[in-house]
Amino acid sequence: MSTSTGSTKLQVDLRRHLREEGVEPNLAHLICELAEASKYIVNAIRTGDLGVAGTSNLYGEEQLALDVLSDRILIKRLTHSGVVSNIVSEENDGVIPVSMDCAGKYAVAFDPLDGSSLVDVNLAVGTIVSIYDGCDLLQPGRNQAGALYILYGPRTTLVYSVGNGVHEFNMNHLMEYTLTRSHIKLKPSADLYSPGGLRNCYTEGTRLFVRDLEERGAKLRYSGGFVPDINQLLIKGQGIFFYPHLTNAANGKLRVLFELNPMAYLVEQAGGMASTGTERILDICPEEPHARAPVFIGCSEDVLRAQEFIAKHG
Ligand code: AFP
Repeated sequence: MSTSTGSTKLQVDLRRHLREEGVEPNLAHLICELAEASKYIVNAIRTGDLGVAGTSNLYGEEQLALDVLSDRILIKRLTHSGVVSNIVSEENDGVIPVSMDCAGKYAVAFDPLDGSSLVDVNLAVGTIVSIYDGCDLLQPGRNQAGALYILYGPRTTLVYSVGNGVHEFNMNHLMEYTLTRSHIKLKPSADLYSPGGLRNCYTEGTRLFVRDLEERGAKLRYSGGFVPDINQLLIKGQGIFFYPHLTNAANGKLRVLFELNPMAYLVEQAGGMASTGTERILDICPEEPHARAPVFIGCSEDVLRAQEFIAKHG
């Protein structure tokens, strides 16, 4: 009987990757629990009502908006994981205490469904997660133990880092995550840019930065979803996203804990950079869970150039 010497490459699933990378077992368990939770979120997006929270369906059941439902799925999963101390969610005020015992546990901040307003127009949305050792979540992003996002697009992908490179997994037909890219790296310079916020509220520095990008022939790619827009620059290996300080919003729009810190961690792990325009995102000490900050994130040379324009022109 001939034996197949087929060249089928053994698929590395998420759990095996975390084990082979030597990831601390409780952290590995936490990441796997988040991956499990994403399966229910995928189903909710694909099949759930798109109604708004507080309405009821024809059976009289309370209808949950997808971001509220996603939030509940994640809180339930993390609360029962046995490795979480505290939770902060973009959908809830304040900290959700899970365990008084911080030893060997992790504090988790997440945006359960970032870009949820895009679901009803069938654009990609995502879950963003930031992880710290112990109990405290109001720390600089530089102290994160890890970060990840799950992108619900034409394919469902999970991208994570715990400080040893950025790795992408694809959800297969069995809803298992298998490795598709490892040690993702950004080039120094971008020819894609994603400009958030209203142009007529840009400061002179940002306006001149955008003009410089356009004069260098950069292409505008902006979906309105932070997760797909960041995923695009990571997977293409180049790009810069910004949601800057605006004349009517000095701190821009995006939240430090749930959006900026995790994405800044991932992008800097990939060799890129993330700045408010004047300081590194990962150096910010957030004073409250819903603190916002301006952001320029992506290829390092472009972030540095943005900082120069802002230093000169505001
Ligand atoms: P929603 O979660 O309210 O849809 O906002 C999404 C988001 O926070 C982020 O995902 C986008 O990058 C940013 O807002 C888009 O903001 P604009 O709609 O102002 O461009």
